[in-house]
Amino acid sequence: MEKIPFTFGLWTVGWPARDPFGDATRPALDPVETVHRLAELGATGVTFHDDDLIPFGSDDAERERHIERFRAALGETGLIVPMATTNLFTHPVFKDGGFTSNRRDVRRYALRKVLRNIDLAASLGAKTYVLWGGREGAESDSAKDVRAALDRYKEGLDLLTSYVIEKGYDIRFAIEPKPNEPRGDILLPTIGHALGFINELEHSERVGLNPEVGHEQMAGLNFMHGIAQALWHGKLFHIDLNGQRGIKYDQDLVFGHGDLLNAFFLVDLLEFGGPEGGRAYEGPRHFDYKPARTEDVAGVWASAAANMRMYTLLRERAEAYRADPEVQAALANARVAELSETTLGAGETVADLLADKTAFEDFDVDAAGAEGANFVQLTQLAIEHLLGARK
Ligand SMILES: [Mn+2]
Repeated sequence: MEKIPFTFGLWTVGWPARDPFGDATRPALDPVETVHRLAELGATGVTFHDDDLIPFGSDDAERERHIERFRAALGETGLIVPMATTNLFTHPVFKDGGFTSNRRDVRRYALRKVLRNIDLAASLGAKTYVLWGGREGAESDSAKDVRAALDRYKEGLDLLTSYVIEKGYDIRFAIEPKPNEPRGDILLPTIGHALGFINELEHSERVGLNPEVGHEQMAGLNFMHGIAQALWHGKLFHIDLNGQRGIKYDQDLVFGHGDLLNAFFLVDLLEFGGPEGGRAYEGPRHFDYKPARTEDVAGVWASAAANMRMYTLLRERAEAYRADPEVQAALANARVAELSETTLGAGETVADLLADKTAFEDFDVDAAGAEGANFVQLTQLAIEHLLGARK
């Protein structure tokens, strides 16, 4: 198998593990060291928020110095920057959001901050620009005119897409939905909400999704189903892999350390769910996780390696699952391929359907209703492959 394009955000391994209840448990990492360590571990790319690379408030000379050091590290290691994004959440100025703050001056400042980092992203060769609107939301329903906020969100996206088109940048935008945290309720909370919003945009072809495992699972949703729908719309522009255990705070666990079975079927979809059983997704397998606060720096790198190892193992298990004759028989028994047949025949009309007595008058609904669907065996076989009980 060829090398899988694994990528990590600077903010993931670089998280010093400060949480709402406790101080940092680890020192800050130098982005240059992170680039070298990720390359040694086998990653192919690195991603960043502007403020991960260039501390907020740096003057122009400092900014250039940070960028040049980073660029040199990329040159030394061969790591690429396939994606970049903007921090519109840490500084208190963004406490009510960036693109949808009630304050117009803050919205204008947010757009300037994004535009500046898009120029940097383009110069580093990034093809995807992620927008996670973590502060675009509210706690008090009467404090936020949601329809006006969506107007401003659209205005921001329309401006950014026009900008990259005008500049000739080969960049697409990817919205990252999340239901809550840090805001009580965040706008565009799920894959479905974001897909609906994208349809209203001026250059909707330039805007897709960056779904994150944990964010959909925080809303109680099936992540693999969400990804399948994003693929169906042609909108899976990027993906954030991590782990989450149920509806609670955003855990950002190692990939597979949450809902392992859903992670298995996700990898199966991404790697073998395309046409002819090939890949359905060609982009970076990007990890957006947080090394647990209990770990030291050695534990940080061990957890980074664990993400890649987990994905690789799941791909091996999915390949074996697909190749297992018993699984193939179970798939046939469950009529899975039959769903790909059109419900009406070629050239068949509604009139033909109405005239077809076998479709209704003579259809034995009781017999069809009594027949088992044979779905559970598919889950059992998947778990047996996951447990190494089948080869
Ligand atoms: Mn998360």
